[in-house]
Order: sequence, then C-alpha cells, then structure tokens
Amino acid sequence: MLETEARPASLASSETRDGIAVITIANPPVNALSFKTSAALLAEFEAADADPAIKAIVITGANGFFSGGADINDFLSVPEPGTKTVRDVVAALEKSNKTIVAAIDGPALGGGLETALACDYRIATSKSKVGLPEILLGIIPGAGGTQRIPRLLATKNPLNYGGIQMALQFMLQGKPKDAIPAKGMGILDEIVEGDVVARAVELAKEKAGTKLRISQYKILVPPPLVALAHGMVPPEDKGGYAAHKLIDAMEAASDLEYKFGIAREARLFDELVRSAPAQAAMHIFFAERELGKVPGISADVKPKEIASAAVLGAGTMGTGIAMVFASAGIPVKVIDVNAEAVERGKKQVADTYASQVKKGRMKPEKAQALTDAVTFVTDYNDIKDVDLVVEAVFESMAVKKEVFAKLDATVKKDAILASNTSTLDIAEIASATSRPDKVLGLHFFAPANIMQLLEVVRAKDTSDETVVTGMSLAKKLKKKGVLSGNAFGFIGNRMLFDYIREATFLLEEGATPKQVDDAIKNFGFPMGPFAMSDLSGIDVFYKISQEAPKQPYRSSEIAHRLYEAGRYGQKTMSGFFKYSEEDKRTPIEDPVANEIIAKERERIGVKPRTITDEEIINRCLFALVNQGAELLGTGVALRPGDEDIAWIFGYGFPWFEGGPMHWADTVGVKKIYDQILAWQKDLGPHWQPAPRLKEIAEKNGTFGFRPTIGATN
Ligand code: 3H9
Repeated sequence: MLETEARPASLASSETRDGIAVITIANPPVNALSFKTSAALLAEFEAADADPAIKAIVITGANGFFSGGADINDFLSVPEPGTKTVRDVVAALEKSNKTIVAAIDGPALGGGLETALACDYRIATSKSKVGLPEILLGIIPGAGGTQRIPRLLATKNPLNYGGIQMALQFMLQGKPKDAIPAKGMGILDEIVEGDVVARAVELAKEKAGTKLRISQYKILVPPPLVALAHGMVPPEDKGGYAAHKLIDAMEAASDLEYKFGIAREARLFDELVRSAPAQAAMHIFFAERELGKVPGISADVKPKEIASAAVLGAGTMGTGIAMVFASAGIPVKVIDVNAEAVERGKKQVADTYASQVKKGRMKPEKAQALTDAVTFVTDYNDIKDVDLVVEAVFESMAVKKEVFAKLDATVKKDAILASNTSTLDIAEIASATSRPDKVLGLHFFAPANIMQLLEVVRAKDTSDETVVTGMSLAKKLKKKGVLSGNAFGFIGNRMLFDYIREATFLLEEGATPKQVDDAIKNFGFPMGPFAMSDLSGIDVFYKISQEAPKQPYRSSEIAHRLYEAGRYGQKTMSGFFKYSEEDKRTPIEDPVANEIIAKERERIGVKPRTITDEEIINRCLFALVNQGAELLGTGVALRPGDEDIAWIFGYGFPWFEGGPMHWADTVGVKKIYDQILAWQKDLGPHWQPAPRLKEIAEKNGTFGFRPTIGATN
C-alpha cells in the first residue's frame, strides 16, 4: 500500500510513496531553476534527506518538463548573499548518502540535466530530451556538467577515448539528445514506457542504500584531444570565447580532484556569464521568444491550420520553399507550366534529400518520403483545395498581379495567398484579389531550405488571423519568423540597401572591394558586402534599384558600371571579384573590377584617400543601425530585437555581437548619432539621422534591452 503525505504545492513539492520521497519541481512553463525554485527544491530535498523514515529519493518535474535549466533571467542580476542556486542543489545531492533517482519526462536541460547527473540513476520516458545547451547562450555548464559528463561518458565508453570525444561534442554542440540515443551514450540508465515516477519509486526501493557518485570516477582527458578541440572551435574573439573555456573546464575533470574541478568550472562560468558574447547570446534567446508576440493582436485570435500548401514557380527558390514545407510535414504541390523548370525542380528535390542521406544526416526511407511529399503539377485546378499558396515567380508587379488574380479565382475562398517577393508592395499585389485580408508576404531567404529567416509581411488589409497564421507557420517551418510592415525591402533588405550604399561609397572614396570585405569579415560576418552582392547577383541589385522609390540623395553608380560590363557576379564568374573555373565561389581580387571602380572614381572627380578598417566597419554598420532606427520609428519593425534576429539569421551578422541594434547599444547610441552628424557635414546629406536614433541619443539612452550586469569582454 502506498501512503501519501503531501506537502503544500509550491515551486517544489514532496510526497512520500512507500518510504520513498518523490520531489516534484513545478515552476511553469519549463520548471526553470530560478533562485526561488532552487531554494524550494533544496528545502524539500534537505527535509527528505534528514528524515530517517525516507529510504531513498526520487526527483521529477511537473508540466511535461524535468527542467529547462537555470533561469536565464537570473544571470542578468547580481544575487544577494545567501541566494540559493542550482549549484547548492547539486552540492546537497552530492553530499547525501541516500539513493537518488531522477525521473525524467520531457526536457532535462542545462542545470536540469546537471541536477539529474548528481543523482545515482536517471530514467526517462522516450519523449524526453537531455542536453547541456549552455554554449548556445555563450556560457558553459556551471553546476558540475563539465565535470560529470566527461566522467560518465568516458567510463561508459572507454574505448579509444570515445567517451571523452562524445562529451566534448555533446557540450560544444549544445544540441539536446533524444532519450534513446542518450541511453546509448550512457547518460540515461533506462527508458520507461508509461509512468516514469512509479518506475523510479520501484527502482529507488530496489537500489536503496547504494551510491553511484559520478564525481568520484577517475578519467584521463588526453592532452592531444584537448589541443585538437581548441584548434577546432572558432577563435575566442570570433564566437569561440565560451568554447575554449568549456574545453579548459573539462580538462580539469582529468587533472584535478572533483572539488577542484568544480571550483574551476564555477570560476570560468562566473567570468563567462558577464562576458559580452554571453550577453549577446542571451539577448538573442529572449528576442527569439518575443518574435511571435504581436502587440495589438488579441490572444483569442488563433492561427488557421495549414495542412497542405502549394508553391507557384518551380525555380530554385520555389522548389527550395516547397522542400521547407515537406520537411515540416506539410505536403506541398509545386505548380509551373514550364516543363523544363519542373524537371529541374524535381531533380533539385531529389538531389537535396539524397545529399542528406550521403552525409549520413537522413535515412534513405525518410529522404524518399520527403521527396514524395513534393509533387509537381501544371494546372491551377490541381491546387484549388490547398490551405496556403506561396507565390515565387518573377519579381515583376504586373506578373505577380496576374497570377494572384488567377489564384484568387481558382483556390478555395478561405485559403491564404502569400507572396515571396523581396521588395514589391504586398497591398498592391493583394488588390488583384477579392481577399486582401488573406494576403501576406512570406519572404524566404535563399537557399530557402537552409536560411533560417522568414519575413512575414503584413499589408494594410492583412487580417490579424492571417498574421497569426503566418507567424505560427514560421515556427512550424522551423524558421525565425520576423513580422515586418509593408515597406520597400521590408526589414532585412531595407537595412541591407543602406549598408551596401555605404560600402559602395567607400569604394568611390578609395577602398577596394577586398579591403571592405576583409574588414567586414574580420568583424565576424561570414562574407563581406561585395562577395554577397556577387552571390546574389549584381543584375538583381540593378533591377531592384530601378524599382526602388526615388531617393533625394545621390547614390553610387559603381554597380551600374559593373552591370554594363556584363559583370553580374558569380553567375558570370566576375563582378566586384572574379572567380575561377575550379572554384566558382571563392572571390579573387580582380584588377579589372578595381580599374572599373578607379575610372568611375575619376569620372565623378573623387581623389582616393586611405581608409581605415575602423572607418569601413563604422560606416557600414552605423548605416545599418540608422536604418534600423528609422524602421522602428515608422513601425515597419516592431522591436530592435526583431531586426537583430533578421540580420543574424538572414545576413550572417555575428551572433556574438548580438545583431546590429544590440551592437549599437554596446557602442553607444549617442556616439553613433554624433558620428552620423559629423558625416552629414563631411560626406553628404544622405547621412540623415533617423528621428528614433536622435530621440534615444538625446536621452543618452539605448535601444532598450534587458539590463546587463557589466560586460567583461
Ligand atoms: C544553465 O542551466 C546554467 C547552469 O549550467 C549553471 C547555473 C549555475 N530560463 O522556448 P519556449 C522561457 S543555463 C528562463 O518558447 P519551448 C522562455 O523565455 C540554461 N526562461 O518553449 C519562454 O518564456 P515566454 C540552460 C526560460 O517549449 C518560455 O520559457 N538551458 C528558460 O519551445 C517558453 O520557452 C537552456 O539553455 C530558462 N532556462 O522550448 C534551455 N527556458 O513564454 C533554454 C525557457 O515568456 N530553453 N524559458 O516567452 C529552451 O531551450 C527552450 O525554452 C525549451 C522549451 C526547450 C526549454
């Protein structure tokens, strides 16, 4: 018979089942181990530990989570003396002489997994996930994870230091593992179907009196492996700050006794949590979670279910978009009347999934199922029943309006019609239909199946339901959905145009494409603005510039000269750079392009001057920030964090700088504003500070992120 002695429900509660204490963490939504939750858990644990009637202890979580880890909000404040943290919980578990079983049902991440690792046994349901994702927040596990995971995995997988490599990968990638592979690795002891707590109670009774302290396992972390790991992660100032510290912490598991190792881990963690990259990563974490929250739309407005979709246009982009739907489990039809395009599209789908199989990332059956989920049709009647259509045809307003009118006449009345245009006016496109409330922009980035950004564009008649459906679809498609107003270039490209404008002016003034690209890459972008222009196509930028609203200021004509010379970028093997037959992607400095630039400079009467890398970075990035501020002021972008997400996930802005707007806060908005005013005098009236920038600068304020606790790096 089970006797139950319930304590009052709080952030952690306890009951006794047959002499076993069952402690439940309950801090919705994810049972984050905030200071208060840690204190509550610790109190419950200490009470059970001290009670001679309790034979063993089970720890579990409510709400379908074990625990999402330490509460990230707590890292932004300085704890009062005496505050309890997950470290205190782990220390108490370590000290206890009672058998402890972790009963995991749902994610056990970060400090959550570290708590479970301080238990003697870990059992989990198959839907559970375990992980140490701290690296993704720019920090390292700080409650014993760097000491216990290598000890555990090395002991369970001793051959050829396989366990050490596993531990390194597990923590450096930060990607949670599903329960079944985690059991294979040795992190979990048992997978339970059914009631995991009931099974944990049984196991606790069976094992009562035994202790398996991972902290006492002796292992060797071989120095060559450590050196190799340091060599494989990015440099400290290029996003690898936490990774190097993680390897250092893990090395201590080999060199030192547990008590010294854990002290080193704590010191490294405390250093990291205040570092600039960690502050940037935490900003990104919260900005990502804000994305779906659209002010002004009631929580009662629910998204429509999208169970089937169609993509109009079997070009590279359209086919890529179709694969995004298929991969998310939404069957999709690609419609195109051009037989050649259809053949190319079919090949693109088959080749993409086959390459996943080849790389060992997908099982052949899955690849076949996904390939089959994309069907190609030629008749509009074949897509009349789908819930959503994404148009991905030629960038021309006339063409778009024609196809939208046709879609409107054929596809069922409540279906949503989306355009993948990168610059055209969604309201005008919607005007060709009888359902402008169901029209929106879904702007994917190439290659669509890889790039994570998706701009969801709301035009004046787009209904709240359609907006909410777009945002929820983005999540389902595993994209970062950023809501944008219907302005030319939306958010990402609108900011891009100003960035490219400044980069090109720098060429006029004396820089070379290579110098500009090198400076930007050195800042942390994977490629510079000119390699990016060559990749996207100078012809594409040229056409956009023809359709762009007329600017009151002069713009550079360098790209026009390249266009006129037939240098469209990678596709013609020459643009701002040249490309070789063997490697069509790597830009090579090209004297011919530099000569075209020099001639243009001469034509407009500019004498070249020496330009520093610092000026290049500031000119390009202050332009981004200023346009970002403009878009906030006009309401095109909802939040500075949305712009950061757009630029990190759509344009390769280095995550460790937190996106352009977060970076602006670290530089100082006032400093940027003052510099823009100075440039206005020196360089011309195109440097107009955005009203929002001026407003913030005058208050000596910031774009308004969460308070930081003083960056150290
Ligand atoms: C750590 O543990 C350090 C230790 O090693 C050492 C300490 C000394 N804290 O993602 P969702 C919120 S570091 C605070 O939409 P899902 C989130 O902001 C931590 N809040 O749900 C959101 O709030 P809101 C290591 C957190 O079901 C809500 O929960 N752990 C935390 O798609 C729902 O989140 C991690 O890095 C947190 N730890 O995914 C795990 N986690 O509703 C980070 C979530 O107000 N978390 N929130 O917007 C995740 O990966 C996902 O949130 C999770 C749930 C998989 C847990």
